[in-house]
Amino acid sequence: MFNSEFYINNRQKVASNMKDNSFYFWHSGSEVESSDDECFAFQPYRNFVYLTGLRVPDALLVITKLNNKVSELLFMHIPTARENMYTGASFDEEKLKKDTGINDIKDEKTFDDFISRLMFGNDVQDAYMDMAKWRIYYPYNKECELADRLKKAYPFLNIHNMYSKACKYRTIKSKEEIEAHRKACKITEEAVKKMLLNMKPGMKECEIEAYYDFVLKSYGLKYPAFSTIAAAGPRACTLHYVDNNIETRDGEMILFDLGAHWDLYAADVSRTYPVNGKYTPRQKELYNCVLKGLNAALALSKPGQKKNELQLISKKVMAEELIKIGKINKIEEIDQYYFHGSGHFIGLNTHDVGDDPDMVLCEDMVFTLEPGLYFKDEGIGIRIEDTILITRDGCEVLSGGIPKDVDEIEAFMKGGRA
Ligand SMILES: [Mn+2]
Repeated sequence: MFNSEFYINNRQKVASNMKDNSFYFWHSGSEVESSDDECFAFQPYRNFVYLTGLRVPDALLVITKLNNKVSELLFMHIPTARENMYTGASFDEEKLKKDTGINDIKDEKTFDDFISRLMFGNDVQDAYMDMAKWRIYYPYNKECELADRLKKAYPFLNIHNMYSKACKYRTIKSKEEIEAHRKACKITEEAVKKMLLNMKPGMKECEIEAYYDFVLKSYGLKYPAFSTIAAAGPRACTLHYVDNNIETRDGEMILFDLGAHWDLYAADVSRTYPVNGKYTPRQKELYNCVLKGLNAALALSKPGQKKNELQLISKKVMAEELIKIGKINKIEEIDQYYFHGSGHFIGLNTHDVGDDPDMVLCEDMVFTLEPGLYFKDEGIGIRIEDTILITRDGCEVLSGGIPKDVDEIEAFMKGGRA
């Protein structure tokens, strides 16, 4: 986690937009059972992390503004002796205060009593929630649950959903957030290079992936930022292939879409490499169509540029290249080979918040560009994706150290071969 100043500053931004006599509520999320006596790896609610730095389940942050005085409270699950015995979980109030900059820390069991007293003793008219708008069939989250209870108990209360506004703050990255992205990209680079130097035809996709995982774990990362795609040969045409369990063959390419994270800030990178270290002339020809599409978008990535147009320029350039090599005759025909978006914001979430169709790029935004072409008819799928930081007058490709030019890739892979 970052220095507490970062979180204090973020909370101040949020509090400055609250009306007087109101409160704002966030929940860190709860663990989800995966099978008997096991839970999935816990994923904290990212706006909660942005405001506290904490990554624990069942914690609550409340900001109150009463008579124009802002107060911050943290409600924490306090482990029982038995929990401590099993998981080692402990509760260190002083450390929590220091890490978060929040001085008022309470047991989460007292939360209902706190809300009752808050409502009873003050003229609170407005409550702010941070209700992510998930799909209707997603499990009921704690924000919605509390909103429901509040509405029943205090029907006069105006409940505002601040999710979109709260997420806007996250689209411009601070210095420490940019450094975290940079580190995530560096780890990813080291991990991809490790795979490149070790992969050989005949290895299973996941066997190659294991070299990547090894590097991540050596940095203490138990999991990557998202499930790795390692898709060789025709499987690269399946956009979200994650089985990664088939043997690679000589002469095939393998498409990787992967990323490490640092302090939860993600890298998201795609590369398509020849398993045996050398592209065939046809693979090289098609690969360069995608690379030119990416480079055209990179050249335009700077403050003031409409983000959506980057997608169109990649597509146009790839179509022109496909016409040149005789794969298609008309620009529109590219739709059969290119059918996904070409990039997204990235941050605490790999697919981060903040995307809107009219978004204009600003300094310190971080996002990805990921053009691809998928030729089912030739059993070839290619995607090249970089994680990019917008700078004052252009962009910095944070993942630029991961080989992506054909010559560079072949020379690098040769280094690992006898
Ligand atoms: Mn990706």
